[in-house]
Amino acid sequence: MTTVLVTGASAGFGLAIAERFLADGARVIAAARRVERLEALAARHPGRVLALPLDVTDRPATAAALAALPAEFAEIDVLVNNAGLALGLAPAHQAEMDDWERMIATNCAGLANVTRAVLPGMVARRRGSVINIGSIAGEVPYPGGNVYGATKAFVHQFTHNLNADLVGTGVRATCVEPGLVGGTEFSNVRFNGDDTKAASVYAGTQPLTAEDIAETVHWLASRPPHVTINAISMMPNCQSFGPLTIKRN
Ligand code: NDP
Ligand code: 8X3
Repeated sequence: MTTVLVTGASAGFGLAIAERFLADGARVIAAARRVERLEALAARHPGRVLALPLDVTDRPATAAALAALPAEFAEIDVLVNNAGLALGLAPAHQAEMDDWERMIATNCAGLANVTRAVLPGMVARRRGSVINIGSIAGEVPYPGGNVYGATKAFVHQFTHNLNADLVGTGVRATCVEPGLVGGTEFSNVRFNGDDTKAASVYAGTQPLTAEDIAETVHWLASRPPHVTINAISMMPNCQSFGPLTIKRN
């Protein structure tokens, strides 16, 4: 039975990813801070979900939790580094430093903490998929994307550098880079609980869904072992790239 660790499994993509693997008969370690949501998931799939309270920004706690997994969950085949967030959309000269610090701590340091704790076991078993959730924001700049986009550029490059280190080990890494995805808590978190502002992001669009992302992640994990897909960039059909900005006198 495949064992999958999903960070940020209490909402949005992470919950959909966990459900997708569970539908396929996998065992899932569902990790996040809001443990009651993880326990609800575990109750729906008795015996196949380990609800793991985890703040990925806490390095010692992350290392300890992953070192103490019960035997039936200890051999992780698929790590989905999904936990992450955007905070605010203010221009760089007005943004809150606390927001910047938290994005870097979660999206960069947190992702590295979990990866570093899981990789040795994968390499020793000579098998594993690490699937990192980046963003189109790591490829394309936009106003107010400043540190959030930069954290996702980190995720992109970290994924490629993982593959440089893991060549020939049987372990592979992929960065999934979505654009507009609706139906998650992402924009509510970004706008600090302002539901009206969050809803306006998706008004008049047909965004991707968390299930679209989950299907892609599941597909990646089920590629044959000789295949490494470095990155996937995906957007809804209603979204594309804009022109470069020129400020004229
Ligand atoms: P949600 O806000 O719906 O879910 C985010 C998840 O991350 C929650 O389960 C939350 O759980 C968890 N999380 C946040 N901080 C921590 C932490 N310190 N430790 C552990 N878990 C944490 O967002 P989405 O599902 O939309 O986003 C998931 C990922 O996809 C993020 O990395 C995001 O940047 C990325 N993304 C999102 C896009 C979108 O348009 N929605 C597009 C492209 C990328 P809890 O609060 O319980 O800890
Ligand atoms: C989430 C997509 O465009 O809000 O990463 O940055 S976007």
